[in-house]
Amino acid sequence: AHSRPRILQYGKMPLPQLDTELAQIYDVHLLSEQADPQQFLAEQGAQFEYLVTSAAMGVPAWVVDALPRLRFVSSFGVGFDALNKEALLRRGVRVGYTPGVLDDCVADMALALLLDAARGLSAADRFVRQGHWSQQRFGLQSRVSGKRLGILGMGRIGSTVARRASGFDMPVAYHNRRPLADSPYLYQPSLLELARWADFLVITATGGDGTHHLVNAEVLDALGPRGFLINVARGNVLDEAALVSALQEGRIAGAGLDVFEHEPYPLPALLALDNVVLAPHIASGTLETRRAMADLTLRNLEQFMATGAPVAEVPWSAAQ
Ligand code: 8YV
Repeated sequence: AHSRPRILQYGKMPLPQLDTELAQIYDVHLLSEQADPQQFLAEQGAQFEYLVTSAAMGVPAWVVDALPRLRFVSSFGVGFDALNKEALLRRGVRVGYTPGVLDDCVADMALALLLDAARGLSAADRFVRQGHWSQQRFGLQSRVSGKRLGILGMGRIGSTVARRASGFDMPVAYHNRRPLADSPYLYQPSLLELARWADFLVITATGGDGTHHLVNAEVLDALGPRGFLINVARGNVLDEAALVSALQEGRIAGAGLDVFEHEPYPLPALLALDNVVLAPHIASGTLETRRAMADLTLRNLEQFMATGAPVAEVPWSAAQ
């Protein structure tokens, strides 16, 4: 047991079983449970070569800087916008993450939010439960099948959404910084053009500085009063305050959001709107997918320790 590698775990994992498993395999120290994390790192930071965190928690520069022997970070999740790139690269710290295994469930959630927003499912459920059915008619909704689907960020998750859309006979177009070499889908060189074209705009873009507030008031106006906006990527790809105004003023028809600019606090105005569906960042949150993400988080650690390279390494150059 003495030879178990020491690991700093930044916080509790998005699959509780993984906390247990990590502690069985490694000598785990949970930073979030230290009475004074800063003091803990000042005293013991030099003992850690390995850090485990999640995409949502990330790792700030002050933690990286307090770990002078840090060699590897294993991050649970596909996003790497919350991992401090500058501090990690400067120090030559390698970073593993969990791409691929969550594409299906995140795409499923994008479709669920899209269908819910357009067909008013959550609002209809409230309507029935609140006993309105016998007194009122539920408003007419928007057709989904055959409508145009615009995808901002045609990567692994975006193309999984696009494949699902073919079952709804939806023409698909996308916007990336550059067109893909072998894509069957229509490329729109400008996001504004994509929004003008689309009935539904789904955000599946990488988060980070380069995509901050890409979807702003102008893009929402291009989407228009019959258009719907879905976000399963990162909250700050969308200007949330601009979305609130657009929803309040009927400048777009509705929205479905799994991610927010300041989680876990959606803008309060969103809670009062009936034409938006809200979810607490759960697109990857199925037992099956979180298990697969946990396995890859563990395998990345194991393989880095054995070979010096993880199974899946963060492609910093893909950051925008
Ligand atoms: C997870 C995510 O909910 O993978 C990501 O980038 O944001 C989500 O899959 C997150 O990693 C949990 O912390």
